[in-house]
Amino acid sequence: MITMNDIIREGHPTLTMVAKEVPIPPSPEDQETLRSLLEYVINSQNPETASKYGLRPGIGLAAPQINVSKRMLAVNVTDGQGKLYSYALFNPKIISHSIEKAYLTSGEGCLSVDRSVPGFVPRYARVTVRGWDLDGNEVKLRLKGLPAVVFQHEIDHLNGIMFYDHINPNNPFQPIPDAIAIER
Ligand code: K3U
Ligand code: NI
Repeated sequence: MITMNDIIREGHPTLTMVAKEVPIPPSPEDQETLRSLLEYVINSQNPETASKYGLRPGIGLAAPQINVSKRMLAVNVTDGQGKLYSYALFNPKIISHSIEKAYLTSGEGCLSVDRSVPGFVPRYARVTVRGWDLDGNEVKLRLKGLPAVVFQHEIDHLNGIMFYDHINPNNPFQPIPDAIAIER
């Protein structure tokens, strides 16, 4: 199982690289890596398991964060209505997005960043993501709210982009015009 010792931190070159596409159907090794990413996010949200293994809670995790430069990610997050979005995807891609933006009023965090980086992170309010699940079946997801933000954060990791790369360095809390404010 993945623990915090497996998660690389900012400054590691893998976090700046564009990750490689995963061949579909996936190999058993790639399936095992993706399964372990989803296991981490689920385990990390269980207070007993998180405390036992010293896991920092996370709602998403991408393969480059465990120093595997391949296009895979896992998300386990509940939206504002209490609906669970639990997905492990190979080769996820945003195939369409809204013009409208959104941001988390509390900003974003990252398991690869051991500090608080305050500021608004502009994201698309709605995205459609296509990818392939653990069995190699095609999946298409229409997302908004927090799940949309988390997928964009994780897909950024596949492209070597960190959440703070999107924060205005001169004014981190500069209002984002016409954007939806997401409270959580
Ligand atoms: O935001 C976090 C959280 C954890 C438990 C409950 C509620 C929220 C922790 S930071 C996090 O989950 C990152 C994980 C990362 F970096 F590995 F991808 C994902 C994320 C956080 C905030 C916004 C978007 C994505
Ligand atoms: Ni992150």
